[in-house]
Amino acid sequence: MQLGHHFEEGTTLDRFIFETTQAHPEATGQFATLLQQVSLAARMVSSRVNRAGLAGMLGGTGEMNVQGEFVQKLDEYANDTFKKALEHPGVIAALASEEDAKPFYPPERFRSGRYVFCMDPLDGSSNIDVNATIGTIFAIFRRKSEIGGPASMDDILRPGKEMIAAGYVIYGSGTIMVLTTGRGVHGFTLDPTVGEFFLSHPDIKLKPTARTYSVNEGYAATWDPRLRAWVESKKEPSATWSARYIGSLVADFHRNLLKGGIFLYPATKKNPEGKLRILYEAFPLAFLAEAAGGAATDGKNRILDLCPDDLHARTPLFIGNKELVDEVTALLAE
Ligand code: AHM
Ligand code: MG
Repeated sequence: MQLGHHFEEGTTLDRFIFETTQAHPEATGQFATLLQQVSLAARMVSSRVNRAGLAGMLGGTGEMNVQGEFVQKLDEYANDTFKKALEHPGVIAALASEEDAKPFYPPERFRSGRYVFCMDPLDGSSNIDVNATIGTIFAIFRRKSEIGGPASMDDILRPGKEMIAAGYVIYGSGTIMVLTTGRGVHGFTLDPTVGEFFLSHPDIKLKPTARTYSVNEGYAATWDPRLRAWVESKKEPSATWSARYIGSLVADFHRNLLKGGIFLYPATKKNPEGKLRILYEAFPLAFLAEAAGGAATDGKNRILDLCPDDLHARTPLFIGNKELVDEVTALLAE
């Protein structure tokens, strides 16, 4: 299924989904419903994020998640909201979330779902309490197991290249949803006064060159020395590079997608496998990056060629403009 090419700015997300899926006579309508439910959950989370400071939604729940991180109230709200929105219409066979140790399989009456949904419901949690940008990241696969039967881990732990759609929602100064089905990356901005997403960024493409790097340099002492030298070279007086790092992957990625740049989260002493999770952080953003003409690797392999052996498996991540990702990957391969 390909999301459309010929829409003018201002098209609503609903119309966009309806018309692009209508063009596929074999479509059952489930994919359209799935995207509409993502949009609903995104609007609910957006509204809650905007009112968080007033609605007693800041701070932690007092619990720790499977990753050993403290769960924020908004993490929990976003996780529940996306799960409920996707379970009820019977469009998913399985759902994996950063917040849950195990996958969620809908009960029997909802098992007609054809899709597998993997998400980081609220990325950048450490930024919640300071009103900095956070977001939801998601990857969509077609189920492998028989429709109507129970799904299993085999439906979820698969190579990234089997993904059929991916996207993210940014809750920043405005709320934006960016989507792709592999060809064409489109951005929709939420108009909160009418509660609708409108096409604001049709056909996003990464520029061929860029001069921005995004990395947490606080860990530089424990990086691969070749990487340290590469980043150092960008600071020479003759260099014209900028550094930008928010600390929310989704926000750093979005800025680089629109303005150009490379985001790096290499292996560090604290996280020798890298910090970011393959299934619901690296995979969807790699799919979006490639669809926009960019690239993503783990320093050796294309991210979309990886196959996680665990729901929460991690990877180093180098993602953004192809020229820069190729340069860093070649350097680390030497
Ligand atoms: P989270 O999913 O718990 O929010 O953690 C992932 C976040 C990314 O958004 C961000 O790129 C990274 O952690 C920042 O890590 P660090 O603080 O080590 O730079
Ligand atoms: Mg995250």
